[in-house]
Amino acid sequence: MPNNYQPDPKLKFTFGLWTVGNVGRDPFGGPVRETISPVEICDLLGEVGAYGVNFHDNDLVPIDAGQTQRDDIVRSFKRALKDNGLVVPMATTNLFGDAVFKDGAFTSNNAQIRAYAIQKTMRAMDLGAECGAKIYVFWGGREGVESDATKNPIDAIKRFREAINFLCEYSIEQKYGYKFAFEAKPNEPRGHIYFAVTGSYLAFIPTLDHPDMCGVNPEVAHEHMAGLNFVHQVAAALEAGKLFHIDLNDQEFGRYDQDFRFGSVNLKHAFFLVKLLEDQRYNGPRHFDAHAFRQSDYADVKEFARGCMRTYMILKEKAQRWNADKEIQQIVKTVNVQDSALSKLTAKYSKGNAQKLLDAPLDRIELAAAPLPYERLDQLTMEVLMGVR
Ligand code: GLT
Ligand code: MN
Ligand code: MN
Repeated sequence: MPNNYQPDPKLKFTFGLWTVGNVGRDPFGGPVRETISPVEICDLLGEVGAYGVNFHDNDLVPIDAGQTQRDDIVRSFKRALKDNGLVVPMATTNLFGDAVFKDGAFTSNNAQIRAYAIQKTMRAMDLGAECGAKIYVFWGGREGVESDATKNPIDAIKRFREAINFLCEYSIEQKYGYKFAFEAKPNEPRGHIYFAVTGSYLAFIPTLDHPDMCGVNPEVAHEHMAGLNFVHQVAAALEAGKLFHIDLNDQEFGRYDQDFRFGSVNLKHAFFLVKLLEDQRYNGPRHFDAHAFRQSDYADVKEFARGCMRTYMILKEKAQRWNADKEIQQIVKTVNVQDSALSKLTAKYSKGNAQKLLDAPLDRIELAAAPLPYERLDQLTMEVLMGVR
């Protein structure tokens, strides 16, 4: 049967309210699309076949809403979720938009602002849990500095840890069952943001009171802004059992945070990313944290959303093709030289193994002569991607 690349619910394709609801504001210009309500966003996502929707507290409930307004909004949102067959896998807190957070939230120099940030997050966790969220994302957009004269970077780490430890206990006590996922970004909107890359969080997590509850939410654009190979960052998270969520989009290297449609810039990176996630049977949500071009109207925003999911589905098929390609697999097999006797020696240290290894007749000149037809392998990969294989 020909694949029509329809979004597969098993792949859990999600969008944030802020993604398809993005009105195209940038630092140099105001909105170019009218604001659409959370209910209208659910209708849009239902129409394109998404699996779920995520939100910041204030994407759904305005920061100054009273209890009745909040409850009315939540009621109509939940109805819209049901009408469109959507779920809410992830929620998060807006700790960056309001003026109070101009110098950070959990890492602010002001103890009262730090307390307010924790209070706001507890309320946002209540809201997320009410809508069914099980993953809670922390993106520290304002947790940084323009000048290191303004904040002690060691204090910042300690303050951040204290906030997370507090919120872990809150989640446990409320029985929310949240998994926390930390999202790194090197800069923008701050000159320098703490925990600049995913690896920073992977190193931070073991220092927390509840490391098992905590993982990462890497975003393509953010690691590319840092000039890193995103696939390798995701591999590190997967290998550590810490990939709790992922923000898929695309990004030119060396630019501002572009949040482009998934796979629209670096097709080869996107291919290896999809291949990694699928080969490793990643089972969490695949969240498209991206938005349409500023030129698009809402009809085109739907094309943008369909495009993210469709590209993923197509790349998943390409990965299967790569895995099934006889010539490709033959090369992979040839370059992965096996030697069970030596592997047994190096698998675990013992005095005896060390001695045997020291005595092993390993000839570096002979070893260096083994062929590595990587040009051929890479070209075959490109031909799979270009659709001629
Ligand atoms: C903001 C940021 C994203 C984060 C969102 C979660 S908000 O759009 O640029 O990468 O994932 O707070
Ligand atoms: Mn981004
Ligand atoms: Mn993101």
